[in-house]
Amino acid sequence: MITSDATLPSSVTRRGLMLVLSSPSGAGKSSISRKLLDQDDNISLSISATSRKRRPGEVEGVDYHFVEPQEFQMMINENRFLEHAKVFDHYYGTPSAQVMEKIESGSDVLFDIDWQGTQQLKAKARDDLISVFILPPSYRELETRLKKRNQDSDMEVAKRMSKAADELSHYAEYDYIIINHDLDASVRHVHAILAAERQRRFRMNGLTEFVRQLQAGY
Ligand SMILES: Nc1nc2c(ncn2[C@@H]2O[C@H](COP(=O)(O)OP(=O)(O)OP(=O)(O)O)[C@@H](O)[C@H]2O)c(=O)[nH]1
Ligand SMILES: [Mg+2]
Repeated sequence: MITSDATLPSSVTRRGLMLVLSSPSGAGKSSISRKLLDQDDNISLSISATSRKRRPGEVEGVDYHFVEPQEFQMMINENRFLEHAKVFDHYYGTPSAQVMEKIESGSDVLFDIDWQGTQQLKAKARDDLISVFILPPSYRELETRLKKRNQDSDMEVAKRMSKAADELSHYAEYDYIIINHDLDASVRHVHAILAAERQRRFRMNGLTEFVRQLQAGY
């Protein structure tokens, strides 16, 4: 378990960061996210709203906020999304309220969103955003993982396969790339990225005063 910032002096605080994980369907993003959330207690998942149907096993408010298309449209009109996009045939969006609160109070937020959402976040909050793109080790592996899922109909799987190529083409828009050969190794890479990014000077508040006190011999 990682408790970040335990080493910061009490007069120095840190602004939270936004960590985006994107990948083509089946590259292992969800497994990486789950482990990361289990192992690090200063990061929590941004729960998206979606107009797609809830799948068996998914829990309202945990996996997504499941809403009717009309309600989603209303949320757009009321400007309640930090970003939103149509992915496959459904709408997905990040409600802004809880995210900004967390960032400002020093908690990091993990986003499982696609490249369209990442572009929008980049435009809105470049300094807070760290983006990671997960690549599958091979096309064959991607295909196998998608078929193993069995959660969606064959037609849905075929659609996702055809979209994989399109999603792949956006890798260059991301800050970091992880080729997911091995789940635990990939999770370690994300920890390493987080550990370094948390030490960025511009995320810290109170440094000037802290250093002044050091200089003054306190
Ligand atoms: N832009 C944006 N994309 C989202 C959001 N929430 C989820 N997505 C993306 O929508 C896609 C489909 O997600 P799901 O319907 O949950 O399906 P899935 O089986 O998890 O699909 P993959 O994660 O692509 O394997 C994924 O690429 C997610 O990253 C959101 O709030 N905004
Ligand atoms: Mg997913």
